Parts: sequence; C-alpha cells; structure tokens
Amino acid sequence: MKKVRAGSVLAVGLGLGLGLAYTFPPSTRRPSTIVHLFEWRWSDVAQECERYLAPGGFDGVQISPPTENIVVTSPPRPWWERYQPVSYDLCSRSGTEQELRDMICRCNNVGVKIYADVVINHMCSAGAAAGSRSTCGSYFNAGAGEFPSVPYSACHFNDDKCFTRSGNIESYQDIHQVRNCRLVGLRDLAHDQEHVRGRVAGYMNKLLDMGVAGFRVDASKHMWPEDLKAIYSRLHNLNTTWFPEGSRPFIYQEVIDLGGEPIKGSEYFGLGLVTEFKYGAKLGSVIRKLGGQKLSDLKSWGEDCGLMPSEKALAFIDNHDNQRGHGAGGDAIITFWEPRMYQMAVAFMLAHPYGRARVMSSYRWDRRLVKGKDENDWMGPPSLPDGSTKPVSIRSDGSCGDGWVCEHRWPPIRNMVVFRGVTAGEPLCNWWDNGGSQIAFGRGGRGFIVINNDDCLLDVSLQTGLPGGTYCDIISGQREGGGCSGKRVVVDDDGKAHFTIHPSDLLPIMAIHTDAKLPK
Ligand code: AAO
Repeated sequence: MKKVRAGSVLAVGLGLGLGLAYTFPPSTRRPSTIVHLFEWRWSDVAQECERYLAPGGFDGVQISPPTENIVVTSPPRPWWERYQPVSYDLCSRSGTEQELRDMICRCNNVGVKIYADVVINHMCSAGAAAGSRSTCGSYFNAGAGEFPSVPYSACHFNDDKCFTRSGNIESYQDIHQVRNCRLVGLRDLAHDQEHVRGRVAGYMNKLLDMGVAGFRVDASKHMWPEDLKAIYSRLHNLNTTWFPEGSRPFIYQEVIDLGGEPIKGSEYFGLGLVTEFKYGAKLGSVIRKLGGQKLSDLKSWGEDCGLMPSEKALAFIDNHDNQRGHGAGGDAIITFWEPRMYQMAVAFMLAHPYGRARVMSSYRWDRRLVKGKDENDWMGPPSLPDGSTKPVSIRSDGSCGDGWVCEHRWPPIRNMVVFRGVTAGEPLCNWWDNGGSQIAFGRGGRGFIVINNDDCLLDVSLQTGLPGGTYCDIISGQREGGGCSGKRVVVDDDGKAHFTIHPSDLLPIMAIHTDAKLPK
C-alpha cells in the first residue's frame, strides 16, 4: 500500500505560485468531512485535492455523475441533464475518462477519497426527442428503450410492473409505484434482471478498479433493497494501490424520508449509510426559529429527537437539489444565499459528533424567485460561450471566482472541518444553554464551541473541558504560526473560560480546539 496522507505542511509547497492565501498549520486531525464539489471539472477536482483538501484534512470528494448523459437543449444544458444517463461511458461535462482516471489517481495519492454519484435507477427521460444528442455521441432511442452502448433494450425496463395511468410515480404512498414506475418520466431499470444487475455492477466495478472509494447511490428509494443488495454483493474491493487489502466500498444511499411515507430510510441500513434529510430540514427550522424553536432544543440532537442512528447517517445542511427547491426540505433549508445562518448551521454540524458530515460546494446562478419558486432552478454551472464548464478560479485571498461559491473554502467552514478532524471520536460534553438560543458544548477535552442565535449579548464563563492555556478562536480568525488572527480565549487551569458574543458580531460563534492552542 502506498503512503497516502501527504502531511499537513504540503500546502506550503504546493501553494507556491497558486495564489494560496492560507496554509494549514500542522495538525493532529483525522480526515473527516466529505465535500460535494458539485459540477466541478475533473481537472479542477484533482488540483483541489492536492492544493487544498489534503492539507485541509478533508476525507473525500463527492463528484457529479461521471457517465455519459443526454444533452438537454430546452432549457439549455441544465445541471440536471447529468441525472439522465444514456450509457456507462465515462465522459461528461466534467471531463473525459482519462481526466477522470487522472483525478482519481492524484486525489488518492494525497489521501483524498473519491465518492462517485452513481445514477443507476434509470436512464434518460422516456420522452426524450428522437435524435437527441449525448455527451459522447453514443446513439440511443429513449422512446424505444434502446441504449446500445450499455446495452439495454426495451425488455430491461420496468414498464410491465408499473400500473399507473401515466407510467410515472403518481403517489409516494404506494411502494410499488415508487420502485417500479418512472421517477419524473425517467426510464426505470428492472434491477431484478440478471442482465441489469450485471451491467450496473460492471459500471460500478470499473470505477472501483480506477480507485474510487465509494458511492452516493442516487434515487435509492426507487430501487428495491434486495436488488441493491444483489448489486452491491458483486462489487469489487477497493483498489489495493491505495487501500488496504479487503477494503469494501463506502456507500451512502439517497433516500428521502421525512416521515409520512411507507418507504423508510431504515430499510437501507443493512446496505450502507443513508442520507438524513431531516438533519438540514430540522436544524434549518431551529436556526430560523420557526414555531418558536430555539438552539437549546438541540440538547437532544440525534436519535433522541427523531434522527436515524448516527452511524447510519450522512448528515448535511443542504444538497444540490434542495438548495434550489428540488427534492425535499422546503423553505426551512438554509444555503449559501444566507451566509450568516448557513455558517451557523454548518459550524453546528461539524462540531456535533452526529453522523458522517458532508459539506456543499456550489456555484452561483441567476436566482429568480417568483412566488417562492425559483424559475432559474435549472441553470447549469458557470460556462464558457461554447457551453463547456468554466474552470474554478482561485483568488489571491483563497476564495473562488467566476461564479464558483466554494463554501468549503469559507474560512469558518474550512476551520470547522479541521475542528471535526481534531475532535473525531470524542464524545459530546459540557453542554450549556441559556434556555433560549445561546448554546455551547465541548468534545471530550479537544474542542469547544459557543453559538449565540439570540438577540442579546452572550457573556458567560463556561467549563470547556480543555487544558489551560490561550487558544485562538477559529471563527473570527485562526492560528498563524505562534500568533492568532482572531479573538483569543484564555482557558484557566480548571478548564473554565469566559466568552463574549454580541448578537451583531459578523458571525455569532466562537470555537477553539487543541490544535488552535497558542504557544506560551
Ligand atoms: C427533469 C425535469 C423534470 C422532467 C425530467 C425528465 O426537472 O421536469 O420530468 O427531467 O425529463 C434531477 C432533478 C429533476 C430532473 C432529473 C432528471 O432534480 O428535476 O428532472 O434530475 O434530469 C424525488 C426522489 C429523489 C430525487 C428527487 C429530485 O425520491 O431521488 O426527487 N433526487 C435525486 C437527485 C436529483 C435527480 C434525481 C434523483 C433523478 O438528487 O438531482 O433529479 O436522477 C417527495 C418524496 C421524495 C421526492 C420528492 C420530489 O418529497 O418524498 O422522494 O424526491 O417528493 O418531488 C416535502 C415532503 C417530502 C417531499 C417533498 C416534495 O418536503 O416532506 O417528502 O415535500 O414534495
């Protein structure tokens, strides 16, 4: 096995000439968080692994679907065309198979894993016009169910098992419709068939052999768990160039379960992790104070307040769907468009031990809200006039330009990713709240966070559980060499420290951890 973690000082070297404004100090962190680099080109992902994600202690990247898809022209090239595959050839708006291979290799070489978003429930829309183009030029005829590059033909789809008038899912209360009918008109594959299982597993195995470490399985709710089990059982182990012999793929399945439907996320627990959509919806409603909710209500955050078991949960604040009104979660969801609340939500998620955390990295689009609905929810990534995706440009201060938002590079978020790594495996302790929306908690003597979402001053001495010394607040700044560019927090030898957070502070949060302790 190759030595995979490149060391936290790597950024210093790689940063030269790349306009990097920040280098990560050496750290005792464990790689923890997944970042979804939504719609990034493979060559940009590769660079980001080397220059930022490895030194920043990120565990891995969720990439956009790598397969060939239909080219949608109306609306012009929406982001969602990538959720309509026409073959399992590996070329897309993000790049060619060679570029994908190069990215996986370079990210693995610096210890950053790649998780591929795989669209295996369906192929493209049944209503796609004859003669529609595809990203690599493969011929297909969706109406006739012909996808010769896989190959699939009409008999490989579920049409004979769906009994709705439209052939689409018409009610989420009927599990047979949800799993045998077409999701928004997309041709629904029959995974009970040997041929289909073989082709899907073959596609996933190709990615595993190339070095991916796992998958986000799109629309898992729309596939029968026993079919997924049969497919997963055929998957190869991870590539031993980078991973220990016998390592199995890490799988998280997209199942939207907000309650109220017969299909439960728990049906998929035996197969892997499951996306916990209640996380962002509930936390968003607490931070927005909907129905009089307060941060102190989060004392029982986790299974006790209705979330799935922590070890089964993929936790996230928003995803590529619900940040633009698709999928589930509704108006409670907080996104980068509301940066103050968003950073509060992400900081809480990264400080709290619940689940496996994923942070979103988005692009900006021309949002056009008409009666609460975004008419431009379809808009694809920043593009050049020829339709190709713009490279991600990095400004001298480390932020992204050209329409790329890069939430994962926002200093408080990047520093909280380090916090999560430093505190990994430590239990939640020393909870404090004021009965309202001022809260604080620690992580087993390695980290401590304080949040003030009330309209009044927070001015209190708290038990942090940390060793005595002076720490640098990683929200208002960070440790830089022996100094601190933000607020300083003095922890007494008995573990107590005083915190003051004004409700008008840029971000009403303070966080410290043992790697942000300043030298005496
Ligand atoms: C596009 C066009 C369609 C067109 C289609 C075919 O937009 O008009 O018919 O092409 O030509 C993405 C886009 C789609 C796009 C599709 C294909 O979001 O707009 O369709 O690509 O290009 C369900 C699924 C879930 C899915 C989600 C969007 O269960 O798997 O819909 N997410 C994934 C991906 C997503 C992708 C696909 C799947 C398809 O992340 O990007 O679609 O590959 C209920 C159900 C949910 C259901 C939602 C959606 O949710 O529970 O399972 O999600 O409805 O309608 C409250 C409830 C909550 C409820 C929600 C919405 O919050 O509590 O349960 O309201 O009613």
